[in-house]
Amino acid sequence: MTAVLPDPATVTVKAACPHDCPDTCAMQVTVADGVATGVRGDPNHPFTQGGLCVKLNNFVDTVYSPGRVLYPMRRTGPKGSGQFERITWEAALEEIASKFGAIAEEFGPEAIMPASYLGTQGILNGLNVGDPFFNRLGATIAERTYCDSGASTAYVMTLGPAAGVDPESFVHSKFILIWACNPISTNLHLWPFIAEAQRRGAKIVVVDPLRSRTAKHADWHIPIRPGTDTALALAMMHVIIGENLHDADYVANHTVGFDELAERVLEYTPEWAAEQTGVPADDIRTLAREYATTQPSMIRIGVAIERHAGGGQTVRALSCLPGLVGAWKRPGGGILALPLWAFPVNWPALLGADLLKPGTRIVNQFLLGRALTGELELDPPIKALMVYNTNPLVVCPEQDKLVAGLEREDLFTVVSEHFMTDTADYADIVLPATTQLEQDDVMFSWGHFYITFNNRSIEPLGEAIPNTELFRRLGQRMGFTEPYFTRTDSEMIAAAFDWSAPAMEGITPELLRAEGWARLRLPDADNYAPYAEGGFPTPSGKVEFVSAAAAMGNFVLGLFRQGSEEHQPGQPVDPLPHWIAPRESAFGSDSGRLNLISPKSHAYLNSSFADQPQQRRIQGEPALLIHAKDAAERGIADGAPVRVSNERGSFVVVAKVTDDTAPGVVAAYMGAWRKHAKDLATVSAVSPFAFADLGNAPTFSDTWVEVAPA
Ligand SMILES: Nc1nc2c(c(=O)[nH]1)N[C@H]1C(S)=C(S)[C@@H](COP(=O)(O)OP(=O)(O)OC[C@H]3O[C@@H](n4cnc5c(=O)[nH]c(N)nc54)[C@H](O)[C@@H]3O)O[C@H]1N2
Ligand SMILES: Nc1nc2c(c(=O)[nH]1)N[C@H]1C(S)=C(S)[C@@H](COP(=O)(O)OP(=O)(O)OC[C@H]3O[C@@H](n4cnc5c(=O)[nH]c(N)nc54)[C@H](O)[C@@H]3O)O[C@H]1N2
Ligand SMILES: [Mo]
Repeated sequence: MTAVLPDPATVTVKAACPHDCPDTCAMQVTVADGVATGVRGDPNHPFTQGGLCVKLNNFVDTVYSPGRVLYPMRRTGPKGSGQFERITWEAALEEIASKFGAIAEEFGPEAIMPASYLGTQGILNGLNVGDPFFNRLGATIAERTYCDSGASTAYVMTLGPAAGVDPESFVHSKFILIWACNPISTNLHLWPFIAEAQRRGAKIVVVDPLRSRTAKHADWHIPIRPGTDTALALAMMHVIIGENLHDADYVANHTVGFDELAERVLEYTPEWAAEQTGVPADDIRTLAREYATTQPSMIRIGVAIERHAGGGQTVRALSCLPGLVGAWKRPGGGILALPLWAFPVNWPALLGADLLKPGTRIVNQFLLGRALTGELELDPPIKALMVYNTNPLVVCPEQDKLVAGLEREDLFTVVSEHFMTDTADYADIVLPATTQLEQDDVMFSWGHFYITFNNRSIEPLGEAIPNTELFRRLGQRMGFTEPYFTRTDSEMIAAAFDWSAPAMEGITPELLRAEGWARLRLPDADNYAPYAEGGFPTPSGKVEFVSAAAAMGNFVLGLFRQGSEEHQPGQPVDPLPHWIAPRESAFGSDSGRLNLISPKSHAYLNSSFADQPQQRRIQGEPALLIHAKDAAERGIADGAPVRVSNERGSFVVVAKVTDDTAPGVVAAYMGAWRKHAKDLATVSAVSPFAFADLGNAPTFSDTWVEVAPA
């Protein structure tokens, strides 16, 4: 027998998971003879801790999947048929440039609209990669409030753009309140820190209509009616202040508006909140007392918290709680929302802010269906759509309208993709994009304090190109001469951060490339309590129970909408947290309807991976979770197909009869593809486009439906 020797051609490349997820894992890619053979989490990374997740473990299969789009293609069949022929890059660029040029000429450039998001979260290839191009063109600005825009507005109104707590400090928490968040599926690498706190005696409480994977590991699961969380948070404040459980010192020194808040929450009694939420009044009292008196206490909010009519006010109320009880005083206390504020990303340089023409029209991507069908009256109408880093047909509401819009023969649609998604099927031109293994990038995080570098590990497959290169080619083809359209990826990396910021001390592109990651220069988690002595980045420098920023009205942060400063609406918002009832609540109505929520799939990342065989096996067939009582009343058997419908549309999935959801609430995980569905529709067919109160957030958890055997 010959000894197995390490293959000298095998190398390990330091990379980063590209996905829109709080974990942003430091990844190591093994490459043999130019072929990627495996990925694993970096064992030395304090947050990744050597593990990836069920979505990424077989990432090389995804990269080398037979479904990859590898060449530019032109549509040959009817829109939506998915029939295409291969063309050259030259032909594709020529067609796009001439169509964009002609449309801009005839209708004005606002007739062209981009649609994009965080298909990759890389600073180079992600959120802003196309912005300089579309700004220079003068295209409609796409407002991208897919995720956390409402929560962020509310958080900033209360705490300012504060980095907040270090997730690693959760080990020091004595009471962890996980609210509308399912970390075991959606923030897996936070879980060990929570589990460690639990081992050390912390109580873990989950507030969620669904007994999620996370709720099953909690010490206490509080099933709440969807969209009623503000009532619970306000009643907690009622109890805390009424029973004198607040931290009088912290409140006096580091908050503003306590007297007004105290008066405001008088009306929000536990009995009143019990009516709204379905949570018994005594449980509300117990929760309030334990939260206030078990210090340091921590709140982890998920993005799902914002998805109802009053989602902004929910986050306003929740952001007030840690200040009220003085939780900020110790490591392990506070509220964790998006620590991305800690990263000195140089956004203006990335998005070409100087190219943006003031007054350019804005269209929110959740209204894409309406915008394309003309139901949203636009002058000029949208004549060209360019989609990259998003799969709107699966993730946007009013799916039927979007299909109708994308079917328009007079709409010119370009889609840059890895795979033939539902959206790509409707393209006139499909362009091949590289995956993370085929490109360089550098990552911020919205779930920890590390910058992660992604070194390219393999050559691009086929004729795929990074998004950066796509917009260089398009810009040059359109005759744009600004440096944005010639700068290299290395130059973009050099522009990506304010490298002289204190948090970046000693961190350089070279260091990142070599080490793979670096922690921002902040105190270590064991000593990280940045607001122990106040110092919030609000106008007052304090926690603002009465928010000064509310006077600005309902604003959308620049992260979600470029040129936000130009376009803020004026109507002031009530500066104190307050109750806004859900719009579509079946509770207490005789509608016969049920409340639908559409959380994240465990095995998919939004709609990514939902075409991969292994992930589909793990996720199982798309289903509707329904309580036995609701199922029996409708003659629905476990495993039988059901039609879920409302005035917006319908979809068919199998029923999963369970007591993981309470009577009155049904759940269908989002992400599965329309073309794999029983009836060419997914949960997005019934989702409303209506916004929440703040930040133009979606209201996916504020949706009622009829459910019947199909
Ligand atoms: N596996 C996996 N991980 C992901 C993603 C994915 O698609 N799959 N997506 C990534 C992205 S983009 C994001 S934004 C994050 C999101 O991460 P999370 O915020 O955790 O996302 P969700 O799973 O949508 O919702 C979390 C929980 O909130 C509950 N919920 C829904 N509505 C309400 C409500 O009104 N009140 C309360 N109290 N609870 C409610 C749901 O039942 C669910 O269990 O996850 C990221 N990570
Ligand atoms: N009902 C319901 N709807 C929701 C949600 C929900 O919980 N319920 N969640 C909302 C939230 S929080 C979010 S963040 C959005 C997510 O929605 P999206 O941001 O649209 O996420 P994905 O569905 O993963 O689509 C990303 C697409 O980008 C492609 N892509 C990845 N990398 C690249 C690249 O480098 N170049 C190019 N050109 N393409 C690339 C992927 O192949 C994929 O098809 O969905 C929102 N919609
Ligand atoms: Mo998201």
